[in-house]
Amino acid sequence: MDLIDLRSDTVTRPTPAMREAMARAEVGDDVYGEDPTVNRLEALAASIAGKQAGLFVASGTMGNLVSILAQCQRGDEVMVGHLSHTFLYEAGGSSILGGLHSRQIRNLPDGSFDLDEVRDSIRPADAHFPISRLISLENTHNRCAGRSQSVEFIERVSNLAHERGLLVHLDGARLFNAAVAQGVSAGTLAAPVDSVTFCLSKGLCAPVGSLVCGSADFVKQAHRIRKMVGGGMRQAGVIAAAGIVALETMTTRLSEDHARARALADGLSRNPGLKLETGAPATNMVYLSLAEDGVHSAAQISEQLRSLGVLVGVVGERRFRLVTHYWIDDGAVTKVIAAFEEALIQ
Ligand code: TLP
Repeated sequence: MDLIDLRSDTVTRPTPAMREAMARAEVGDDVYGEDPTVNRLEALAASIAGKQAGLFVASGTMGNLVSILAQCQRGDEVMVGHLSHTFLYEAGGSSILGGLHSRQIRNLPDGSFDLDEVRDSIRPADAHFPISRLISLENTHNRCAGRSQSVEFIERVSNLAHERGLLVHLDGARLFNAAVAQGVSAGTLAAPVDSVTFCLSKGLCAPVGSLVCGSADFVKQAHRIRKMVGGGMRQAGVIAAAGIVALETMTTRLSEDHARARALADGLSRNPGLKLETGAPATNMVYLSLAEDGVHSAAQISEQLRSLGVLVGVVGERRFRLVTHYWIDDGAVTKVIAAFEEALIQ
């Protein structure tokens, strides 16, 4: 049985066009800067992000880590959303490897911050305090139901940060989902920030890799840190080739995933055993919970669904995350709605 896998868009396999590009990729030793395919991908990424330079890294986690470490000194404070991926899911890397202090800013339900809270959290110059150095944003916001952050919000945070001498990093793991959802370019969303990461290996279907973009000086420092954390990847052109296909051909189609997430949410919201959390999905994520009077846990329902050929993310005792992507078609959406109905009456 072919499984319908909605656990994440990270489960996407490369497309036939990517496999072909990978087989034909010209390669060299990227640690010497001699892999022509990596160089091409980095230049393409920089131009899309509207930044001076780009750097190919192994993952979104590595991209956030090198971006933050490149811009902070040990003992500095980094402001992160309390529901951000960087804070919750990156094994505390910036603290462990960078000696950085992290300050949580409350994410509002749409993933944004209250600007007054940000302003009040910037430390005055006083020997009691760590030095506030950087604010990290996330777009789309994973734990805030895949909501996209507006250009206005990113500009307002960045203006405040820059006025107070802080830098801004944007975890744009799903930046193209945010861009497509708002009908703006990825470059427009990244313009106000100092550094941005985006992933090739999520909705864009490439097998591996993320890009870090920013000024030439920043990328030089990020390159040194990438080496330090073991991210110098040699003949990485084989995977960069898939990344070029991803950036050239896979970004605008993300609107199809968003439409399917809405159709999925619409169908599931008709099931009295389920409660959709945040209204219609903004991008490719559907967060939902089991209705209060049910006896099953999300883990039990997920096992039932698995036996029906459907994989979902369990993100709480009674809570699921379903993510649509390239390999989920309209037929799969219909099957998932039916599978939930069956699982919930068992
Ligand atoms: N997110 C994964 C899990 O780690 C939760 C997922 O399935 O969504 N930033 C954001 C906003 C992310 O959602 C992720 C991955 C990352 C960074 C890290 O990317 P990778 O997995 O490439 O290190």
